[in-house]
Amino acid sequence: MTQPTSEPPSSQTIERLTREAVDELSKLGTYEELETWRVAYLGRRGRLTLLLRGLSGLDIDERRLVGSLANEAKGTLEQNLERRSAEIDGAELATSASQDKLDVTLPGRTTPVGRLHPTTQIVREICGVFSDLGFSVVEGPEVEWDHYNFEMLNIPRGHPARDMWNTLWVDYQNEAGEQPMLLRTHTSPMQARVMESSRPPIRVVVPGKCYRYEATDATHEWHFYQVEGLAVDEGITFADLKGTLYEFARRLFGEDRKVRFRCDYFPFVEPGVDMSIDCFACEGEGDGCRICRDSGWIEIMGAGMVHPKVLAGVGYDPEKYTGFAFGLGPERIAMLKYGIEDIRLFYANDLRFLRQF
Ligand code: FA5
Repeated sequence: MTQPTSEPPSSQTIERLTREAVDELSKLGTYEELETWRVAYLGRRGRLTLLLRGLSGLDIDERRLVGSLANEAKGTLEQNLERRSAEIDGAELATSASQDKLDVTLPGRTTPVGRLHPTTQIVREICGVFSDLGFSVVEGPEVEWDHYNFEMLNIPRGHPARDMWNTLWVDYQNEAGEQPMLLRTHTSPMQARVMESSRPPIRVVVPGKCYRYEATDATHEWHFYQVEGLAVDEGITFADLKGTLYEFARRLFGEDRKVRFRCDYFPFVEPGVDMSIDCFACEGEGDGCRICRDSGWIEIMGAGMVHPKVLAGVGYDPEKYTGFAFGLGPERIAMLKYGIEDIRLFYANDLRFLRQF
């Protein structure tokens, strides 16, 4: 590149300088070279700039003529610079397209869109049905006190029912040397917590995660969800329990569903029942049906009238208030509804399974 010199300004020097500059420019191939060229001709100490500064030494007529030529030359250089820059742009794009095999017409990469986990979907569906029936949704702690998980539910220490709910204990000892904290085995502890913190009428459902120390198989996980339900008021009877749960089953599984209640034992309800629906796969026929294992019925939850001892434990008068409670497993409900054969699929994080919902 030609070094800046102070040439005397004349129409010839301007013409020569313009020619040289345009000629040099046409040979440049990168943005760095263009910038050096710009500084050399048009920069603060560039050749054309210095030449313009020398105009003051000319007489007035000459200054007018040469000045106008110099300004024209400046415009020419600037236009040429712009054109060359655009040419380099195009050349770079063409080179990268041929070298990188870039196909600018290809559609862009799509961002994968997530979805709700099937458990979340079914929990929302279940809670939605109960919301329509006038229940509020509340949640409670997964790390729970023995006091709420067992004691307040009429399951004192040494009670054989504790064996049904073997769980994972938190490694923490109180002053009495007991381990009072555990991962809750069911959502039922929220019965006592809700009753302690509010007054009847109570109508709540409690979705949440539970944990049990157990070997897993196709229908048992060591962590799973439950949805608890509790209604307490004056004059609530077993007919309310039946009516509510019957309506729930019909809304979730279809208008034609029949329900069956059989006696079952849970220390915190009296009487206790398990509720089944007639099998929607074989319409209750049973014969050779894999879903209901030939029985025609599918068990979907435990339920019962809140035990008077539980009511008294939270300071309610069992002579005045009665209530019903129920607890169901949403994964098992989803398994029935969608024909899923193994509960372990829910938490194996296999997208081939999860994407189906
Ligand atoms: C209970 O946990 C009681 N708390 C339910 C209850 C509430 C009864 C209120 C009466 C009144 P159970 O252990 O049967 O009961 O569990 C209830 C539901 O949780 C089962 O029907 C099942 O759907 C689900 N469940 C229990 N254990 C597992 C497990 N290991 N894996 C997956 N789901 C489970």
